[in-house]
Amino acid sequence: STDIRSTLKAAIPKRVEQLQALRKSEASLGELTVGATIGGMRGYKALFWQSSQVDADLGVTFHGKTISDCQGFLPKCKDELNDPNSEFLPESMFWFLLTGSEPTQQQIDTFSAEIASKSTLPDYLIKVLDSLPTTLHPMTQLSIAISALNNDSQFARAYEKGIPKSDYWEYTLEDSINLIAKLPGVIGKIYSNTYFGGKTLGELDTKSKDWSHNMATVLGYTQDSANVKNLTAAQSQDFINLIRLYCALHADHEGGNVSAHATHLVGSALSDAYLSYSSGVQGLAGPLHGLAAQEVVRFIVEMKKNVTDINDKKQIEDYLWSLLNSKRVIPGYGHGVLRKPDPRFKAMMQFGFNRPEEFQNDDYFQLVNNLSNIAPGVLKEHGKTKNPFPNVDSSSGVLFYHYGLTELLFFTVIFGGSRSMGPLAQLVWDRIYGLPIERPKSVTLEMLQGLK
Ligand code: CMX
Repeated sequence: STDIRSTLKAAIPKRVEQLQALRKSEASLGELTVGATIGGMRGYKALFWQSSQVDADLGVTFHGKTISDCQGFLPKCKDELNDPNSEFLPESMFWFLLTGSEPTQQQIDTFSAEIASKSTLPDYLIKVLDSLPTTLHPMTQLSIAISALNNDSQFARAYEKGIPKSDYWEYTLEDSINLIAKLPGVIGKIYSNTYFGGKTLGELDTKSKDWSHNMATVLGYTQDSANVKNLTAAQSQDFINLIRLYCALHADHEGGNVSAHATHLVGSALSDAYLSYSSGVQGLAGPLHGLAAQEVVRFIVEMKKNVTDINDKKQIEDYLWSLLNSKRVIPGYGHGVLRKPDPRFKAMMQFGFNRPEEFQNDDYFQLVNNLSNIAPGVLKEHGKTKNPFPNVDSSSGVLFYHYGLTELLFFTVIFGGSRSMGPLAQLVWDRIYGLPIERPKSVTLEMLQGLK
């Protein structure tokens, strides 16, 4: 069985030849307009992104495969093959995004073990994290940690020595794997420093546990009864599966979203994987993008305080109108590209529906569900948003909340763990293809006026 490096290597010649054939193509991808240029470039097909695509109606596909396809064929944890509740692994998704081919169970077992073996944090990074004020937003801490890891960048080191352009991708791949491997430890450290006075909540298993298992453990979701979350072993196991599903589904969402685009843009200057992805994380920290995950839970908790019956449609509608009338957005609704309910939203809700014993009496979960039937009507009547349906951030936060991850500011950090996978897979391909620095032309107000 081949490993991730040789599987990728085998995929390179054909793809490079296909891209090469297009390099000088003058086929048009559409017109640029003044309105769209000052309107967030909506609709511009101006980016090349290989591994995923978002259709306005169908949502995301990964190399043409839907979420449920991926749930069917991507490998799970080797110890849980007969457990129907066990979700496929984010490392399987990374493999698939990167190589475009379906990994075997054995390949993922080996890759997962490699990631675990590289998960220990270097001492300097622990010092950096320990020196940060606990009042610093966890997303800022995450981007600082990822930037600091550039201390270990194999690409940056090799570039300084001088390497041929054709070798860039191999160093970028090593940096990407190392970065992904360190994220559970980084995320656990930020969590413990920010909310538990630096107390170790669980130990990384550098030998046999998968990436999500390790992330859950360092967040305190250990399988022993003495865990800080006071959960049963079965609930901790649910949480591991929640991390697996959440992180696999959030790994990539084509190239134009802020976190993916920022990573790609910064990477185009040949900044290494750490610097590139830390910019992606900074973009993810914006409330219109990844931070919406925290805003949704804040909003749901607040709404629950304001309605006496979570099944009363009128009360929910009134609450939504009060938000809209005070010129606030409904968090978790709308999307730059999608025009239907986000299939990731549905997959995350399904996680809750599959566990009625946990969720049928969870008012927040039920409120999110009720809201998904009520808010679209209100937003349509309001008439502004082009997509009145729930996006992915609508559902994920309340699931975390249910299992005792109640620190709202932290949700986007887990998103930041997940989103590394797609943009870093693309960054490796950017290097394989030798794509140039991104440098679009800008225009001034006077130039635009002159076009009228
Ligand atoms: N509630 C109220 N108004 C909304 C709205 C919402 N959920 N979504 C869009 N609108 C408004 C916009 O503010 C805009 O109003 P103005 O013309 O006054 O500026 C108008 O509808 C048109 O916007 P749009 O073209 O439909 O949406 P955009 O592509 O500009 O923005 C998004 C998309 C996601 C930023 C926006 O829908 C939004 O702010 N949603 C709430 C925040 C959110 O859930 N973000 C998470 C997105 C997923 C992710 O990236 O993680």
